[in-house]
Amino acid sequence: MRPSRITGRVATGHRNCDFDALASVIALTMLYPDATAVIPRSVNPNVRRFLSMHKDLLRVAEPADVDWSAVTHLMVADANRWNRLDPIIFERIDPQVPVSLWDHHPDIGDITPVDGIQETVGATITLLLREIQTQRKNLPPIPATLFLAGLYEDTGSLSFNSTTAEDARAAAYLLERKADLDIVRRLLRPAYGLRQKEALFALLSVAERFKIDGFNVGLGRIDISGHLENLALVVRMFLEIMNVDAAFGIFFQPERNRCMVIGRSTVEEINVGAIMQGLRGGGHPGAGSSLLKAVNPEAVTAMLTELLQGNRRSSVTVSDLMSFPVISVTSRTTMDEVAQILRRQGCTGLPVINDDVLCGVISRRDFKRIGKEAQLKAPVKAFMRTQVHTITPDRSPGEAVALMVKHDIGRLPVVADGAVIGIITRSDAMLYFYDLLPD
Ligand SMILES: [Mn+2]
Repeated sequence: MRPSRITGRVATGHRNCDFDALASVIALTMLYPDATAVIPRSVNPNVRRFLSMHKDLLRVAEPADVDWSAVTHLMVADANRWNRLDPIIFERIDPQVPVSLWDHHPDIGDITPVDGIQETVGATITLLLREIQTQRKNLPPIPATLFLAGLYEDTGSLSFNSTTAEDARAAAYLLERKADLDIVRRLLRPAYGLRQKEALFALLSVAERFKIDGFNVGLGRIDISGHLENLALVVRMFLEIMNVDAAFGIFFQPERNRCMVIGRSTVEEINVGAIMQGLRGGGHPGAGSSLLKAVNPEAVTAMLTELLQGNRRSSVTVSDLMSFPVISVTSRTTMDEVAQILRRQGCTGLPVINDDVLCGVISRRDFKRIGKEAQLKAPVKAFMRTQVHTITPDRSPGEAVALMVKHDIGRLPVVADGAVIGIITRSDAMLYFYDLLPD
C-alpha cells in the first residue's frame, strides 16, 4: 500500500546531499517534530550508504512522496539557492509558502526566507545545534554521531580556515552526547576505489626516494587514461606509505597530452605551493598542484626535481617579516642602560654592534647572571653571548623558526653583506604561520 502523501511542514537540504545537509535536515525535524525530512534524490555515495544502513532509524522521505501543493512551510538547510534543491521542489511548490532558511554559506542566494539563521560558520549543523542546545532537546548518540560527521566533513575535522570557535564547541557538545568517532571516521572514509588503488600501486612501483636538506621526498610518474578522480588522495596515501616528508605525483594523460602534478608536504621547509608556482600552478605550503598542457612528461619531472633541489624558498621571506631599523647597543653600553632600553622598547633582547660589526646578543635572561647590584654598572661585554646565530633575508620563516628552536633563542639578527639589516623574532615568524600578517 502506498503511504499517504506528505503534507504540511517539510525540511530539506541541497542536492548531492552531504552529511552536513543530512544532519541539518534531521536536526530540523528534532526542532520541529511535525516536520518531515525530505532528502533529494541525488546524495553523495557516503551519505547513500549511511541512509541505507539507518533506514529504520531515520524517518526520511523522497521529494516524490510529498504532495507539494499541500506543503505549508518549507525549511531549507545548507543551501541558499533554489537550484541547489531537488528540481521537483521549485517546480511544484506554491511560491507563497513561507520558507525558513538555515545556512552557513557566505554568498547571498535567491531564497528569501521568513526566518532561520544565515551565518558564516564551518557547518550548517553548528547553527542548528545552537537551537537544539537552547531548547534543551534530547540528543541520542546516533543523531549526535551523524551531526558530528556533518560538522567534521564541512570543517575538515575542525581544521579548515572556515572553522569557528562555535564549531569547535558544537563538536565538544556532540562528543558529550556520545557521538561515536569510530563511526564518524568510517562514514567519512574517502572515495578510494579500484582505479585509485591501481594508480597508487603504479606510483609506488616506480617511486623514487631522495633526500633534500635531510628531508625525505618521494616522487613518482605514471601514465593514466581517462578521467581519474581524487588523485590528491592517491598522493596523500603515497606519502603515507612511502613514509616521506613530502611526496609528488606526476600523472601524464597521453591522449589529452597533459600532465597533472600534485604535491603534498608535511614540513615547512618543502613548500609545495612555491614549487608549484614554478610549474605555473599553485597551492599552499602543504598542498598544491599544477596542470600542464602540451608538455613532455620527462621535462616536467626534470623541472620538478630541479625546483625541489634549488628553489624551495617560500614566497614570504625573512625580509618581509623582520623589524628594522635595528635597535642595538655597543659592547660598552652598561647593563643598566640595556635594561632601560628593553623596558622602553618592550623587547626581550638586543644585538650588540660595534662599528657595524655584530659581536653579540644581550637578552633579558642574561640578567639572571647578574649577582650584585653593582654589576648593573658593568658593560654589556661581560654578559652578552658572543656566539650569535644569524639568518639572511632571503630565507623562509620556517627556516628562521627552525634555527630559533634549535638554538633556543627568541630572535635572529638578519645579516646581509656583513651588516645587520634587521631582526626577526620568534613572534614575527609565528605571526606568519598563524596567518596574522598585515596585508
Ligand atoms: Mn554545509
